[in-house]
Amino acid sequence: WEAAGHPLFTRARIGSFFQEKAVLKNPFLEDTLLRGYLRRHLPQEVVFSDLCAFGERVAKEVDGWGRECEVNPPRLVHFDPWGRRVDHIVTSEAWRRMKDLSAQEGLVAIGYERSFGEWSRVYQMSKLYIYCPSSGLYTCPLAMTDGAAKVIQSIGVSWPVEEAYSRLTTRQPELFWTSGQWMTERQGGSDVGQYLMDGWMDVHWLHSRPMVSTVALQLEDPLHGVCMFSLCMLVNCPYKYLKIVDVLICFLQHQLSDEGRGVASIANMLTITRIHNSVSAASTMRRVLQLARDYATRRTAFGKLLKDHPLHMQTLARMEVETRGAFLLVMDVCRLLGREESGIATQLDTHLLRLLTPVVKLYTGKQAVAVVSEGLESFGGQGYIEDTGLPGLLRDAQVLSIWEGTTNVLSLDVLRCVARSSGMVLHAYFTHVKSLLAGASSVSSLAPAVKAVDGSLSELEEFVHVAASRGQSYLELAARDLAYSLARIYTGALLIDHACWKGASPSDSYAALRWCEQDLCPVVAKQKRGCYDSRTPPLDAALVYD
Ligand code: UCC
Ligand code: FAD
Repeated sequence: WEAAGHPLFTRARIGSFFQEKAVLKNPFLEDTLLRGYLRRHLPQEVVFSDLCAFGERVAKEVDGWGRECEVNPPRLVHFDPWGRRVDHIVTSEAWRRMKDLSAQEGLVAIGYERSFGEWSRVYQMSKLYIYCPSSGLYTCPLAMTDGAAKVIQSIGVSWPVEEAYSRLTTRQPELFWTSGQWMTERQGGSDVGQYLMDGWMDVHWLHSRPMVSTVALQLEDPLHGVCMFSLCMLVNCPYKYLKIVDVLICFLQHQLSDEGRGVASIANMLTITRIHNSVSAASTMRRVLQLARDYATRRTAFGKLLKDHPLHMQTLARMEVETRGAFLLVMDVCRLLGREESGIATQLDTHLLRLLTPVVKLYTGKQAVAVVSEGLESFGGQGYIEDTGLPGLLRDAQVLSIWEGTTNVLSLDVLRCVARSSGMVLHAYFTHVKSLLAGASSVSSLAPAVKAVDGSLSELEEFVHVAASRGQSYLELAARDLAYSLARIYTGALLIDHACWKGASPSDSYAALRWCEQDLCPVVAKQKRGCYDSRTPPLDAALVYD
């Protein structure tokens, strides 16, 4: 039967039909916005050729390793064949290759070599943005490694942490170490609890990936308050999905901060890891779109290719607008970080970086879940099939709004940083958005977008003015909507600004116009409906527990 040219399992109506799968192409060459952004700000040939070669490697080689990491998760082996307790983590070869690749490609190192001055972080994060969805989540330990290096750099690269610093930032695979970040509470939570660490510790899913903690930054409460320690792991740590396992961790521990100054001292790490989180969010959105638009050229439904159904294109275009907004917001925060690290940040830059770090993390984390979920749907039933690799994108997007501070916890961080700066961070925000809009005032095609952002900015200013006198509980209820408003307005201004650049395309303008059609300032709409009044919390609670 086969020899006669009839494939096995042929179904009568559809013949030998097999749906073609989506093909991952070079994610750098596929991304016009990334290339446009770099052409505008960092047009060096060496950067383009490195990112192009890396993109090729990601598509042809690394993406396969990422799948291998997924299908061969690490195992914890408690005993050797002779019954001795070993607690060894057995990882896949692909996971080990990710470590070597990360060092060789300078995925952490680029940020510290600073070969491109204030744009070095943009370069580093562009590379991570290409890599992330193919990394099997190796970007998680890389984020913490980067954060640990940053903390060490900020406290001074000297004994006892100078070796750690050089290993965290090296390009030599055999020397490269990765780091963890433990905020001590058993669940590793929002609220840094009061636990004293000793030789035994139940290491929950808290510790994100195996083999990562050669150095960790540890918050602990030894009677006098939280402080920061470096931690040298002498044995492997277990894997996040192994649930609770008791392991003996041996460590050399050095106190790095004054007592009671732990959170403040680790804040630099939080900034770095939250930026990585945001890069990951934008990158996963981009990846699902790259695959979805390729698939739309291969899948026929109702007599024509998906790409020829305008309603399907509308769906992908809406995802594209979200993704472009996320990208520009993330890269702008990377730009600010780069300026701070090269010593050229103005006070406005420093305020913006502090305010926008929680904002970009919380907003892009949420966007990623929505866009990636829609992205899965664009593959129809195949989007739900585990071994296509697509559901893994959604699973890994979901954690982005949880770890590194949940949406609400970060919204409250926004409030606190506004209060602690006596409003200076908001002043910087308003000033900068206005200056971005001013640059677009003569571009008539963007006028509706400029008007929308400008109007929302005025509403927001008015809200801030009124809300300041309304007390803490009012502000807390408004915190999430305030953070969303900050994100949407700022992103609108960035999209407009990018569309005004001389190398911009008509699609850049179209994306800006589309972004600005949404409610840019939800906090005002909700305020007008009385959502933050004192009568609301009991009604909310009654509704929830009805
Ligand atoms: O989840 C984790 C790792 C997952 C893997 C990471 C991968 C990332 C990307 C991967 C891509 C694939 S690690 C655990 C992360 N945990 C959190 O993020 C905790 C979330 N909770 C918070 O952020 C809370 O706001 C706390 C814990 C920081 C609140 O604690 P406190 O003690 O109430 O903090 P305070 O009172 O707000 O701040 C104490 C000091 C203040 O300084 P001083 O005293 O000088 O005024 C604050 O200004 O710390 C300063 N501070 C900050 N400074 C607090 N937060 C910050 C900040 N974000 N930036 C600068
Ligand atoms: P909770 O704080 O209990 O949050 C539960 C809910 O309550 C959330 O919706 C939250 O928004 C809400 N909420 C909490 N407080 C408030 C409030 N004040 N107002 C309004 N709403 C509130 N931690 C580490 O230290 N190191 C790690 O390496 C690490 N790795 C992790 C890996 C994974 C895969 C995961 C899932 C978590 C990891 N964590 C790690 C822990 C992670 O940082 C926390 O889970 C996260 O910060 C949320 O804290 P929580 O679990 O205590 O949730």
